[in-house]
Amino acid sequence: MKIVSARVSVCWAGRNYVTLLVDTDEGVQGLGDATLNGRELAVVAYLQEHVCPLLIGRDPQRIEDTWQYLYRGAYWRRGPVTMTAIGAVDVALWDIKSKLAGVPLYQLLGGAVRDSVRVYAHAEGRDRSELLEQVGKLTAAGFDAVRVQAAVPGLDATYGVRGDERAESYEPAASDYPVTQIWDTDRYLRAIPGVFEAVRDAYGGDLAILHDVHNRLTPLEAVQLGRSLEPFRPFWIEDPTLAEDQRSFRQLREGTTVPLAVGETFNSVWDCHDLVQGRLVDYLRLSPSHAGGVTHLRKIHLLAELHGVRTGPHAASDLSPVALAAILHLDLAAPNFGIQEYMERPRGWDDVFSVGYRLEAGRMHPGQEPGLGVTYDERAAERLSYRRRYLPVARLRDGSMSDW
Ligand code: EZ4
Ligand code: CO
Repeated sequence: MKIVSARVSVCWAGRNYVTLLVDTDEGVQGLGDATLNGRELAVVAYLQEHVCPLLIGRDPQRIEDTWQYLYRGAYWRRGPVTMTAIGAVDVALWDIKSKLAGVPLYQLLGGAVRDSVRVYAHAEGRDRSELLEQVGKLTAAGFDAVRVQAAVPGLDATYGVRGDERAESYEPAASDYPVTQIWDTDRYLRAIPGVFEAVRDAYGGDLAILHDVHNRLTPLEAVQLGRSLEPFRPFWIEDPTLAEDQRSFRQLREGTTVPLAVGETFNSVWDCHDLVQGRLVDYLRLSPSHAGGVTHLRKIHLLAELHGVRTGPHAASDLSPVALAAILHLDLAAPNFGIQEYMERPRGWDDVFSVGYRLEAGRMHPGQEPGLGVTYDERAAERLSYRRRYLPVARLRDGSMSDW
């Protein structure tokens, strides 16, 4: 069997998505997600110019060898662009292999170890009452795990809070340049314990409460945050410090007992093996889209399993339905799965993607269709052309740049 075509489709389906389509001489097609939010066309060029030509004529069933060929053979390795491109190829080949086998992908990963995948939804508010109302809507819909993000009083935009275009991380602003948010750590640290207290008081002990700090704190500030939240028993605190400064996690571990999640920007086992082996984090958030596909992410998850670290994969809405499907197959089959991120899909997904996965009362299932269970309407996508968009940037009050 041979790959006869490998092409990239970019479309605006509520936001930009990059999809890799791999066709074989036996008519089976595989899909991969190659979306790198805010830097989409870098991956498109990497795929079109350097990777797709190498795929033509290869046996699509040789997944591991193709991964090794693209990773070890390139010499220039790792990094988000490279690993997103390799990830898209890898996911497409797993899609093909499981379609050939006539089974949903999770069957090739050892089969289901659970009946369904627990997901957490996003709640946010411009003020306390809006946040509580949103949490209430989600719990009424059956979610028992919610990520809470609340506007920080005195700041006109806060990470993760919609409604203010300048704070929008999900549907980036339509301006030609990134919008700028002002960040103030002290105000944030003062505000957030009250947010947790209010949610815990209103919704009780059973609700899993998650929170994303988005890399904004120093290790010492993160310890202060962790201690201030301990009484409210967070499910996890995500990215409290810069993910690339791994020494921080030892200090965090020594200073606070809040569970820690990290990894959505990691793209290789080398970004996290010290954290895993040292048991310095509780949940890994890497995705197949940005960490080299199912093949590489599975190895990372197996390493984590050996060291008692669980998974909590990234699946914000900048990851396409192809990515979400791949993640759900992994979640269903991973013994050390913890929880899965879920966001409402942007308007426009349905115009191009059809999915076999299901959501019911806070639980998801990848479905029983062979492969990933996702189809892509290339024709419809052609009419929805790419729009240049940037994620926001953040500055401190004195005008200097902050981490976003
Ligand atoms: O900002 O996916 O946990 N979720 C997140 C996301 C990220 C985006 C970046 O592309 O942090 O909202
Ligand atoms: Co995050």
